Amino acid sequence: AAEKAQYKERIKALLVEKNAVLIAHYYTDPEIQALAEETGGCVADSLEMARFGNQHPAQTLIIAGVKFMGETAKVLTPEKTVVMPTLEATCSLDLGCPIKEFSEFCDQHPERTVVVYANTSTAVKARADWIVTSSCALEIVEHLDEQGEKIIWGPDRHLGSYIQKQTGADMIMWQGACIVHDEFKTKALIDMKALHPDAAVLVHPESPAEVIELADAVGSTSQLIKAAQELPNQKFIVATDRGIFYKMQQLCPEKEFFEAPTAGEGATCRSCAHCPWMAMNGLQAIEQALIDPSGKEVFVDMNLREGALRSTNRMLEFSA
Ligand code: CIZ
Ligand code: SF4
Repeated sequence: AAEKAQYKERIKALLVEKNAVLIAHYYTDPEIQALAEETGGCVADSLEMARFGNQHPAQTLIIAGVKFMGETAKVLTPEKTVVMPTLEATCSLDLGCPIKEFSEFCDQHPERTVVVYANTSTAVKARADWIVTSSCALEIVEHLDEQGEKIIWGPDRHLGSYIQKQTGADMIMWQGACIVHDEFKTKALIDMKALHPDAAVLVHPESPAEVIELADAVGSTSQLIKAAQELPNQKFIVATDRGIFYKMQQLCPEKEFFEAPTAGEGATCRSCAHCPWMAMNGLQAIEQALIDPSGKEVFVDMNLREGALRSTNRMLEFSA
């Protein structure tokens, strides 16, 4: 604990010295989220992280999250230095949607509007017409459907199916998945509900359809945090990354939160309710990135930037 306190003090001093701000995702470890709050940075979902970095005056953005979040920041503010505790923090959705194959898929359906989740590379974003995050995906697809547009959706198939069911839009899907949310288990969740009949079930729509069906509230991280505050229940079973408990507990200190069940006892699940890439954003890595950002700075291809900026700005303007 003493060691952690020392890291925190050094990071605070370095942030000031380097004119940098720490921007953390809800899925990072609690101490990282607390540090971002204490130092005037932010803790948010990917949409709000993008907005915050875009508007904040600091010259350097330290993005504690995963690579696509760093790339989005660089696309929006190429004049800023964007640094990540480690560039190895990626995402199974991004990895599972390589530009060459995705672009070929899109080419086979030229009449369709390409809508991609923010959890993708700059190249995939440049190929897309629209970017969405889970907090605005439903509204954007609804809007496109009303305009009579047919959609290519990528890369998360669970979120895509959920949105298709909700909106009735004509969508064809790329078959990606989040390794964290894909692990939530239906049968074990039913058992857990029986154990806590008064608990409300909160589910992120990257989870499998049968898990979503058991939910009292379905939504993005920020929407689930809001549901925890607004629902009258005192207990919640939560199917998303456990990093989110930091914020839920902070805003609802009198309520109780339980992790939704994953693969079960004895199972070897490397991503049980916590993203291994989000977990790479430790205090030591943040300090190192501030001391020597070489090899940790995010760059994007300036030829791709323009296209990615166009599709990202559409989202930001739509959900402003
Ligand atoms: O699962 C993720 O990586 C999420 C929820 C990203 C986001 O939109 O904040
Ligand atoms: Fe990607 Fe899932 Fe990790 Fe989010 S939680 S960064 S979607 S692997």
